[in-house]
Amino acid sequence: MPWPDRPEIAFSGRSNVGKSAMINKLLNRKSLARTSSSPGKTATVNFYNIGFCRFADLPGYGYAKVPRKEKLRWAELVEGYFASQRDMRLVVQIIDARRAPAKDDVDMVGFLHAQNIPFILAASKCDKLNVSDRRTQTKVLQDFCRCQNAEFLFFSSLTGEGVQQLRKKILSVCRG
Ligand SMILES: Nc1nc2c(ncn2[C@@H]2O[C@H](COP(=O)(O)OP(=O)(O)OP(=O)(O)O)[C@@H](O)[C@H]2O)c(=O)[nH]1
Ligand SMILES: [Mg+2]
Repeated sequence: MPWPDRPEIAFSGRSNVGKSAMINKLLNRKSLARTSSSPGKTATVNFYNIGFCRFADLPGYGYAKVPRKEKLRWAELVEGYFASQRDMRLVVQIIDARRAPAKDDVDMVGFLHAQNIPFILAASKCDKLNVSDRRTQTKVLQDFCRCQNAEFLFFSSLTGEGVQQLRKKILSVCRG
């Protein structure tokens, strides 16, 4: 793990939810972080130094087909990452905009709460929502965030929706 010499932003969520694609979009790069249509692509914590801060791309959780031993290894990696002394400014907790938060998302958010780690919820792949689904999902996510006392935004690595909003948030937590 790199020395914690600068503010850090971590990207967390289920496998295939679009964590690596989000990092590329935020940094305006095509394939800095490796993405894949098959879940389980990011199998370790990948760090990206971007001058004033560092991004950490976490392995995704919740993919049923990953062998149990591998799941445990990933869980240890992520727990080890959060347990280490880092200048953690924000976790971007990503969920698929088309779905309600799954049990493991709720558990992850509970963990962030319990550890007092600031987080924002990003609903990814929002380009896949039609107008009526978007209305429904807005309500679902608003309710979830109200309970968790968290902010949320829609994000799409395809259309760029949410990019400026998230960049602004990252800049503000890094300056703070
Ligand atoms: N339509 C659409 N597809 C997306 C978006 N973001 C990611 N994808 C696609 O979803 C798939 C998974 O994206 P990744 O960024 O690799 O997902 P990940 O969360 O890093 O996955 P793991 O590393 O396996 O945990 C890829 O095929 C991406 O092209 C998005 O905003 N819209
Ligand atoms: Mg990934």
